[in-house]
Amino acid sequence: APQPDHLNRELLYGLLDSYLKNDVVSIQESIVHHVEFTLARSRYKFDTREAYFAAAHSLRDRLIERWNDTQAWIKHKDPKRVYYLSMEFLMGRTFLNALHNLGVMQPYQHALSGLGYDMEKVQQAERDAALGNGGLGRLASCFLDSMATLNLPAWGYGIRYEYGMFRQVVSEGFQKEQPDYWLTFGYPWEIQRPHVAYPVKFYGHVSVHESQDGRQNFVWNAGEEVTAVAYDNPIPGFKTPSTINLRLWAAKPCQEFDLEAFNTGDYVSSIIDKQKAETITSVLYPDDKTFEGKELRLKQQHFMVSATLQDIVRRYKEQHETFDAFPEKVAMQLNDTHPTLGIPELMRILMDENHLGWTRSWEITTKVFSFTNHTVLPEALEQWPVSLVEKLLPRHMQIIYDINWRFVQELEQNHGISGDKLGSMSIILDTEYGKMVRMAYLALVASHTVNGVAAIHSKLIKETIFKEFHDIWPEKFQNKTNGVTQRRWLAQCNPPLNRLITETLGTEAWITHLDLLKGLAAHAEDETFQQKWAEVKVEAKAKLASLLKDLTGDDLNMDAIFDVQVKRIHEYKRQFMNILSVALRYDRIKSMTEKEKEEVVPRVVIIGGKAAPGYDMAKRIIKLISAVSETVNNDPDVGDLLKVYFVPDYNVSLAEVIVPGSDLNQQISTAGTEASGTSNMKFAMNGSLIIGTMDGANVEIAEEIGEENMFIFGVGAQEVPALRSQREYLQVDPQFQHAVNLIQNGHFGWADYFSPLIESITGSRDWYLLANDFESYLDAQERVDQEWRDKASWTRKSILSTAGSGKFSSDRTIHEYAEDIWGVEPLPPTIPE
Ligand code: BZD
Repeated sequence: APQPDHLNRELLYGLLDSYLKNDVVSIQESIVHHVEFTLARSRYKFDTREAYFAAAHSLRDRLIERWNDTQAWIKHKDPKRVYYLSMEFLMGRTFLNALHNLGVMQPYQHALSGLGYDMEKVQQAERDAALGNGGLGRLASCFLDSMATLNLPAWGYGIRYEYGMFRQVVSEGFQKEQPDYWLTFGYPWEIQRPHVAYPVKFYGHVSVHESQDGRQNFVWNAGEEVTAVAYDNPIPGFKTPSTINLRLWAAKPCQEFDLEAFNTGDYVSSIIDKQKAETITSVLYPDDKTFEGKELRLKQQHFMVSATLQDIVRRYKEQHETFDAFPEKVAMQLNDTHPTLGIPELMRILMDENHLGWTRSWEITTKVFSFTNHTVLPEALEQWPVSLVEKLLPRHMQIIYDINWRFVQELEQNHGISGDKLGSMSIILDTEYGKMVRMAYLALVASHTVNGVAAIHSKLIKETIFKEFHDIWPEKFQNKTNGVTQRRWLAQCNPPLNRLITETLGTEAWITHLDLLKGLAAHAEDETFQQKWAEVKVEAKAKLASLLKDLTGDDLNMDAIFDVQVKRIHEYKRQFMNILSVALRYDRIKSMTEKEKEEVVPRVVIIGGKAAPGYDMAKRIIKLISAVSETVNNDPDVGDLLKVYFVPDYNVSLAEVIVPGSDLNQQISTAGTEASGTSNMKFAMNGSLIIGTMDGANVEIAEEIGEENMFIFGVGAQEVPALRSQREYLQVDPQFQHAVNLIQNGHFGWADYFSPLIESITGSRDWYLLANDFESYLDAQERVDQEWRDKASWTRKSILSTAGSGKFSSDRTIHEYAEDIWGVEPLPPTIPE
């Protein structure tokens, strides 16, 4: 095959023409072909799941065509590339997204229905790829979609976990975790690359050799070696042939290493020993907020970055003789501190394997890395014991010590810092349990830029967790407010709204230029438009109602407010406050006369989310929600004025139904705790009104949509520290006390089991200030009910929510990263005249 360097422009242009045809008959031929020859089933007899796999393979062929052309084109042009390093990618399903982005939805729909299959059902046969916990992992997936759509020469790198996020089963109100072996029937969207494989080393020791020119050479003699094998996942852009790559690594036993072991002893146990290599990529850690210093997790982190850096350096060296141009050709974004070991790993590769010397290596390293922080909660910050890093990665520990030593020198000499302050900024922290490596500090020292994920959060990291670093390096700090992809989170998941928006704006350009949504504001007062908007919402609500009917057997009251809080269960997100207010609402309805009940605005409260398996409080919160649900839903006095549901196993695919179907969504974290939030953006796009605090991206959403079109409540982030120190003197709101009493007195059963929850919000223990914000929360809920009574007004606000959500496209976010941090430019895969 001709090398890309030798391809002429005309030939490349020809390659970008598509070879596989997308008319209905060609698609049917390709589906049937895959039924026979990929699945080895009969074309006369295949079920819906087989139809899905065959259609997926036929679509995969079309993705590969574009993927190959895009990669050849990028290689030919050799621009600066950006690499997004993340331990998590929460992709969800791929089929619908690929159909939509490739612009082949209609012909596939016709092709399938011609063969006797319903697209909706076929699509449902796909399992979610759930290689992430929540916001951070889903953000990475939205970013890939935007990078492809914006024609950026970008790659994603991560781990191909065999078990993704656990399946949550709720049995008698208790969360049970079940393994998610998502690869059972094969995953048609990946391409295994057995030849793209690298050795990854662990343990052992470092020896020093004097070279002829008198320099010291460090050699790492590893104690264990495993092979990282690449699995490529094509990521198609929307309305562009550009198809980028998400490369996920799987651990395999390595062939060459330690062959001796086979000859000396038991052959079978040697094989079994080797197989243990695969455990490195077997399971995703399901904890999203508390740091646990598990050795396997550290192994995963090193495994991912080591394979990734070897791959990046190999690709660079294919086209360059020296490392001089490395910073002009490579940008690497660290998704939180999880891939921070990439820093000492690049130093090691440059110094020990390419003999570049410290100064030159450091100069290069500090020009290529940038890092994103996603939380200010101290318990989430990574701190690895030096003893563990030393054991697992002895050479990296030396390098980290060297980085720190030079950093401390710089602090003393250039910034006049000494004494305690030196210790407080040191990458190595001395504790009573021994020395720790503060990964965020390591990332900060080596990165040219650090960013927060919403304006308020970026401000907070400068004032709190990274204050001393901001004092010396203010220019390193940036904000990049999160965004979500409107392809998945509006265009695909809400077809009726997609059609109405496109019809109203007279263009579908909003699918790549979300700012255009502001054109909807002109129609917000228009009664016929409001009517159409309301009808679209009813359609989406019906889909959500049917999902709940399948889950519970209940028919929902379609006149009720569908009030949704879906996200990981955490004390700071205050699902507890939500359910306390539901308990109170229930109690109020119970004491009403039939006449009074006529005035009640009906509600369906929907809560969903997973608790980290070891997070006891979060698990109790789930049980409490279930207990309230049980009591309320079975009380004939309440009827359909109030229903409460805990939706088990909340995931990307469920979100695609729940978000469009909601009227109201709750974003009620204690101000200053939620870095950004991204579901708030998805809900706003879909015309769901926000009840929320001035936290995370809610602040900027309020700027765009208007506070008057949201239900804002609670104290601001600036007030939180003072309020926390005064908690024990707080005059508790009587309604709060009443709600607490209901639970404490066993109104919903399980009083003893709930007592730790009650204690956690009592007096000086109430860290997340539920008692403080409760009155204001109830007041906001009252405004919600009032607003609902005025249908036109509610609908107007709903339209303005969508109209004001244009800023929150991940296209905008990625454009900012590309310009302000990475210095990469779009490379449209077409040849200009
Ligand atoms: O990141 C979340 C924040 O809590 C959100 O406010 C923010 O919107 C998103 C995206 O920036 N953080 C996470 O989701 N964090 C994790 O999932 C995580 C996973 C492993 C280890 C630590 C944290």
